Amino acid sequence: SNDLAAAMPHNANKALEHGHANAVAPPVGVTAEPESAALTASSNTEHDGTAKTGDAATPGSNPTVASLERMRVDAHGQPLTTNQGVAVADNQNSLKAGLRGPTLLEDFILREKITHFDHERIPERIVHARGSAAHGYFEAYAAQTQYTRAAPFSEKDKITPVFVRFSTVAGERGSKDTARDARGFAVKFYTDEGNWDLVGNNIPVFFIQDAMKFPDLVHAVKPEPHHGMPQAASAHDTFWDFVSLMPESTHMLMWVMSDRGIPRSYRMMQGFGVHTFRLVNHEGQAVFCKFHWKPMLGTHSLVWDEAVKISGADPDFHRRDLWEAIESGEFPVWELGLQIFTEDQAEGFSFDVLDATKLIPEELVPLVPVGRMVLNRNPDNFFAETEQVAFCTAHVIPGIDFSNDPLLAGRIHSYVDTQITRLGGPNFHEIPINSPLAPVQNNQRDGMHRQAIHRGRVSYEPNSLAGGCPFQAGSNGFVSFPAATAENNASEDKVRAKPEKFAEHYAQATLFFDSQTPLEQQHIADAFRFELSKVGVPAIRQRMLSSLLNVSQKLATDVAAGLGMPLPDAMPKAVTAPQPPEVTVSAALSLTALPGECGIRSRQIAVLVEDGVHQASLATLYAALTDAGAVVHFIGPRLGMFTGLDGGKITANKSLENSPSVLFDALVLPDGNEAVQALANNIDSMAFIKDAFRHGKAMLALGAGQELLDMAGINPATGEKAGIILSESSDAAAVAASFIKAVSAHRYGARSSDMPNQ
Ligand code: HDE
Repeated sequence: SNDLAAAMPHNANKALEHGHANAVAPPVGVTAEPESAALTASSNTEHDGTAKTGDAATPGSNPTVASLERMRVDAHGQPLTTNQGVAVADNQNSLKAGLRGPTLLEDFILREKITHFDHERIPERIVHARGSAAHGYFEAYAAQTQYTRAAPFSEKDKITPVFVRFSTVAGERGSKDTARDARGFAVKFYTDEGNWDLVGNNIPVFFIQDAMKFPDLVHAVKPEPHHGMPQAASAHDTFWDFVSLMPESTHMLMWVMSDRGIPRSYRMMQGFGVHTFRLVNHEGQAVFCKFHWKPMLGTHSLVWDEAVKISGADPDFHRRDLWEAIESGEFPVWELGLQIFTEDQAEGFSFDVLDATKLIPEELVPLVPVGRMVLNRNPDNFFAETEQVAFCTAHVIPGIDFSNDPLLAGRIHSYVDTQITRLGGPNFHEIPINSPLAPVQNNQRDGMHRQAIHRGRVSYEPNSLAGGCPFQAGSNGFVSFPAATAENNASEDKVRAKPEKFAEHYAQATLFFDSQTPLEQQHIADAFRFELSKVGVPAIRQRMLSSLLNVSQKLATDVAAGLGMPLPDAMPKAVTAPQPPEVTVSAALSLTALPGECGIRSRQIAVLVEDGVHQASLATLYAALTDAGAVVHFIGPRLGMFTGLDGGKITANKSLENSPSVLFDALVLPDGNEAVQALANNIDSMAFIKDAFRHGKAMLALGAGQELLDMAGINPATGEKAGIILSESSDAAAVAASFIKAVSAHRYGARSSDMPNQ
């Protein structure tokens, strides 16, 4: 049918959540069965039922649901109670001495409710406060037992449940998602040999080499302490003061100033373990290893102007994107790749693998794909799961071990320590989202909020009264790789110093810059210009320019021009004749290296509508786009029903007022003279079209819709290469395929400099 009134592009999985227009507050003291009781467990389609997860999973095959099941609370059909389980007759009024009299101290129901409310907040994370998470699983492609005895890699097709939290770093819990920042990528594997947390970022290097500098770095980037500004932004004096005095941060600065700092979606970014880790096999042999997550949707970013506008239009942009994709069954997938190398190989590298400001080019050590991770279930409760999850780099399992990276050493301490304040004591491992699937048996006892009820009188070892249990596992347990003497000369004194190769700070910053496309390089220069122009103290800008001169003359010149400053002398380098780098250009470092393999799945496509729109063509297009997995939104000057050319109805589920162009990946301009005239007279639709053009979005104009481009002052080159598809007629079927192809290219970046000619 051509009738798009019912083709509301909502998530079919959530059809039961459309609300009841006639719902009313229950009368005092009445415990009527609520209408929503119809939403019984069996009709609640919240949880996808694939063979691997959700309700349809074979019992035991995916314990992420089962392990949390005992804690899940569902009030359907149940009366309201106090925390003591006493049914509450009236939830509207406090207990008073007479209708107009004072409220009584005796009202334990009011007091319990308010007391609990008063204590509902916990401290936010000192960094990575703002995050979003999901459940899923990791599936091994093949056994990797030659390298590691770690449980997730022990056999082909093995499934290990995971919980993954993505985050920004600097902003507070309620800050915008699209800030320029690194993103956290923390994975908790609930393995059958205990929990393993791979707490990574979307950038493979870090600002500093030694944990000693972390509090300084964080103090510098957080809002300035006297006035608490700016929120979720590195564009201020203290950050650039610190990093301009720390040349080791230059490489990471290049990444954060690149498009990696403003991802399109959590689902479209890479993840990296950053540090060198060790894999240890059953024979106790070790290799070094770096962990890489590669998104199957490809790596895609926003453009800065878009990121700025999204932060106002939808500060929850990334949270919403992840949530909606999973709710609608578009489960994001990443492939895990390992860079495996030996200590001997590492000796020969021009950089030190213990230095977290350096990466290992894939040309030097290629990635071995070992498995894939699928995120397929949203949390039931944000606080219980996403907020209370505690990732700790100290959580490793047999087969995974540390290197002597001095940044990692500090982290092994910090993460456990910080949870003790954040989650209120040493028993945070008992919070359901943190508790391992592997059984926990030890002699640790008591502490705040203890959940386990330990039986017997023995809480020490050795003991005879409990038959020596729990007993040491010996070589079945975690055995630290005996590395200390292998990496250090045992005769060395204690020192506060760094290994020699740590002193080279620029080669990989240059490698990164030189590996970017010209457009990516331009974006890096633009980002430095933006950030440094927000810095008030000229000496800081100048110092940063002198450091950038050591990365690239071109970059420094571009940035200096934006700041209206002459180029200073280059900053003196700590090492003047470093070992030459093995790789000087690495294709893998450009975002274009991973375009993705999923076509237009889950892409958000805006279709402007008005009365008189050529509806039949939109119906054809709607079918083609949704068949290809895209999410189509009809956007009108207001919400609600519009009447098409042939009298059919079309419902706008978003409005030009509430959903500007920046929230979508592509734009369709409809045919229909009357509709086109109305849209042309609407300042919001003109702004929508200009922004879509400026931000390089794929566009399709059908028939009279082409006039809208003219009216917006756009006279572009058209065709697949330019990402703008024009159709003389309203024959959507003829152009659907080329539009889909254009959308799958994500963005036509060159257009941002090719402004509408108005
Ligand atoms: Fe973190 N980091 N970090 N970090 N980090 C925290 O732990 C810390 C570093 C990362 O979603 C904190 O639970 C130190 C590198 C992620 O819950 C804290 C150092 C990388 C998350 C902490 C670093 C990360 C954190 C704050 C330098 C990438 C969020 C709250 C020695 C490999 C995890 C918490 C989540 C969170 C300390 C550097 C990633 C304070 C001391 C490098 C993804 O413990």
